[in-house]
Amino acid sequence: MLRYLPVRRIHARQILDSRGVPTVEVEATVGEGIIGIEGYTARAIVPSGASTGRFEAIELRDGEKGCYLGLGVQKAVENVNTRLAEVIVGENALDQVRIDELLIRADGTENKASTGANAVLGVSMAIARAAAMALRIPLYQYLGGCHTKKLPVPMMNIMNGGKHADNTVDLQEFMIMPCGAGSFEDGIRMCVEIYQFLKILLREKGLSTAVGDEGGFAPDLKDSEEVLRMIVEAVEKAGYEPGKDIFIAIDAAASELYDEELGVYRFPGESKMKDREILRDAKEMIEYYEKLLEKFPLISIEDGLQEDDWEGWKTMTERLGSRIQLVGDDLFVTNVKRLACGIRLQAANAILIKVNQIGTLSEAIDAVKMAQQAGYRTIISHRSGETEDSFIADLAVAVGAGQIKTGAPCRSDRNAKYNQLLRISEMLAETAVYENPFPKEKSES
Ligand code: 2PG
Ligand code: MG
Repeated sequence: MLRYLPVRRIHARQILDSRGVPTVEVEATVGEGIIGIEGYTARAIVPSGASTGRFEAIELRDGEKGCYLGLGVQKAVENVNTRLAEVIVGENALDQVRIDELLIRADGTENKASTGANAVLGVSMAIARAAAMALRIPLYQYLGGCHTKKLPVPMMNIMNGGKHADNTVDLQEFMIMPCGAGSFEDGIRMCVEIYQFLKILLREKGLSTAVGDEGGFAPDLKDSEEVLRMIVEAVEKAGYEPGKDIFIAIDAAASELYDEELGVYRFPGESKMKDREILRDAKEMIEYYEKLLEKFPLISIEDGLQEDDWEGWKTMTERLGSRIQLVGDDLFVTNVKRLACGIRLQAANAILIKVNQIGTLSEAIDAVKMAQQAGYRTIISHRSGETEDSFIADLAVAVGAGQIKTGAPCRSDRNAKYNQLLRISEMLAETAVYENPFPKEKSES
């Protein structure tokens, strides 16, 4: 049995993400020189957010004026090639937990500000992938074990707004979830058909079919209700029943709307379209969601309130938590300390997991486990700045997350994940499990 698989080489370089912004790619070579085992080299690429939470691990940027607008990552690359490589080369690639602990220690700060979370994460992911290659098993199976079989229900972001687009839609993401599909493949097909019908609908109404950062359409619309009406129409045009086959999820990304001085949420797009200033306080935000919930087949709201408002989150969960999923993204930042606080207060009932919010695979998996033990649902998520790396698809299956959020079925950086899940689904064949994450809510509706 193979128990020791040494890391032989770690090498990072600067490449580009889906927005044309530099990011870190890490190559890890393992096993070379062990008798009977050839060397395996695997790559991993680090994603990057736009609506980043204030409590996320730090992404190191060069800040060099006149070079990639200061967004270069050469310092993070250098940190991988020197400080991190020094401690990791020679270590056992099969011991991911120790590898991640060594990385955390080498950085030495609470939020990975010293070497950069983008440096640390690249190493963490590349080593896991190289280890799986050397063992000749798929990544999802290496990370999840032999009992891994659950495919996630997609949360497909088909209308973009907020920081991810230059339109008048204030809430960041409007997603469809094929909860009533019989399999992952069916779910993907249903979403793609709806996406295409939405495009036809927009074109018919003379609206823009240009897309935002995550591949969803980004037309100028009056308010959230208009977006939701359009989505429901597209669902029906595609031949599906809203609230049975398809549910809708929103990411409000409320921290981005929050005006700290005034203590209210600003809706600049809606204000422009209606020619009067639209502001909502926390109480009004909750009432606003309640209203949307009555009118539309909404099943999930992410970051409905800003990242510091624990009290507001508690109230929102009391009011809406039994009816829908309330997801903490900026609130929890994949951090077990913040999640433990949320569980204690009963704030939110689900967590968004983004590996680069915390910086290592082991820490992200710890957050998933803590959430699952507490009965919180889990959603593995991409960032708005993505790449061809499909690591999170394998991760979603490995941890049995149940849901994945990875954009529209448009643009290769998003489809890379869906395509990998289609491959995994084929590998799992008849053992694959695809489940509606909201059976109770569904039967009540
Ligand atoms: C989010 C993400 C991904 P960003 O808010 O959930 O959709 O956006 O990566 O810009 O933080
Ligand atoms: Mg979010």
